[in-house]
Amino acid sequence: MWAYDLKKPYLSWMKGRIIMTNLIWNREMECMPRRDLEALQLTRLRALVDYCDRNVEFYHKRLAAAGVTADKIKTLSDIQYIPYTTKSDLRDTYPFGMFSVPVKDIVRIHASSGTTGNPTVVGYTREDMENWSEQVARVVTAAGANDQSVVQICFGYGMFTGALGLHYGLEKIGASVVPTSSGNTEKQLKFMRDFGTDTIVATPSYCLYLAEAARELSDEFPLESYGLKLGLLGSEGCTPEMRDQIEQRWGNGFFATDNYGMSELNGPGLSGECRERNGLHINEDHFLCEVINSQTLEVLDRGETGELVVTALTKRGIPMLRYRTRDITWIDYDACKCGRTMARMHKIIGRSDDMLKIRGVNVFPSQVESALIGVTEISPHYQLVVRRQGFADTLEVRVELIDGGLLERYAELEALQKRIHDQIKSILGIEITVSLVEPKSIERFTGKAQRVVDLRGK
Ligand code: DLL
Repeated sequence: MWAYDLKKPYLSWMKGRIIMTNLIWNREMECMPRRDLEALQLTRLRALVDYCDRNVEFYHKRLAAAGVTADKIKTLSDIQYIPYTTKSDLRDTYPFGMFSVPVKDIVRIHASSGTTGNPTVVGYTREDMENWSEQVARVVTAAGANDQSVVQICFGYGMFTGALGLHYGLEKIGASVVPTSSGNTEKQLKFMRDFGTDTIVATPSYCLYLAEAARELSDEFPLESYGLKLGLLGSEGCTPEMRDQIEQRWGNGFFATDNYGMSELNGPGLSGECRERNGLHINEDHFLCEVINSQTLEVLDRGETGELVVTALTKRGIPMLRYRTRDITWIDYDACKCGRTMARMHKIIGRSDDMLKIRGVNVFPSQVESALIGVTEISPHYQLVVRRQGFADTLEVRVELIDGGLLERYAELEALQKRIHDQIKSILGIEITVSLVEPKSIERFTGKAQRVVDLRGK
């Protein structure tokens, strides 16, 4: 017992010091002059096109139909001649049709669940695994993790890429990884207290839920008994307002960062925020990004908002040429104070296929979230219910009260409802209804939260 007590303040002191001094994992690549970076991207792009042409029948046919060969790629903008790849292409070639090597050369297989049809299956060669760990190592270092960190991974281990992806990257930087997996909230909290966990890997919604659960136990274990300092949050959207809420709930200087990726592009590790938190640095030596108009498929100018399209320059097991992510963002190429030269993508605004079209107006759940977060009488748990009435779509925003007693105080309840209604309406510009529901009545998720219930067509 005495050894544990002595070690704790020493480790926290060390952690504080190292977090402030060593935040770039691979300075040579992450701070490379942009001209050199672009030259490297071009070399890698040409090698990738050649590789795809020779090793994947699917790409061979697509490239031939478009008249593209590696030597036709003279500049990075020649990427525009390569056809896009979509999730349906992966589904249609299920399970291994887009693999470039026999399964015996694949060392890991993951799949994304998907609610309908075949899952999308992805395979990694040994080299892919090394690149993936490197990408994650950079992202977690930029956020502030290091070899002194004790990191609890609350993503579900299994076919989902989140848990194992972060696991390998964190082990690579020498962190102490605690693979608790998802669920079992009380046990998660116990391990956090007992192991001195200072870093958590989770979805933002689960991180928030854990903070709530910790607060409920605070008579027995005050919030100060947790040493949580850093959140590596990802896999679902999180507005800056929601992030503030999460940080406030954990208190004690808890700092949350956002990281992004998708299984078709390895998993986590495509991009992540540094401590400046002004966009997610893209690992551009591995991922060549474009932003397109998802209707016309035109490539947009730098700084314009649209759908992110990614070419995975170094991925080989299942190569990805111009993969349409469906995620909406924009990319900032200006220098960042942290010293990295890698461009930053803005936090994901929404998915082009999750975007709700309500009476002709585009609505992203994140817009509603920003409107709700400043309201102190409600908790940050909400749900959007879309229905069809006659020919018109309706949107009900269900929000959870903090104080259930308000349901009895009609005038106050009505005033609050009106305030929230007006706030959301001013942002979306369409009529909505707001329902205030009892505390804890909206479902909590241990993985990705499902905020939209679409009852149209039901
Ligand atoms: O969610 C990979 C991942 C795991 C990223 C853990 C970060 C942390 P998929 O299950 O294939 O992979 O889901 C990919 O999730 O297209 C986005 O719509 C969404 N997504 C992932 N990260 C973020 C984020 C993983 N930081 C899909 N912000 C993507 C918003 C995100 N959405």
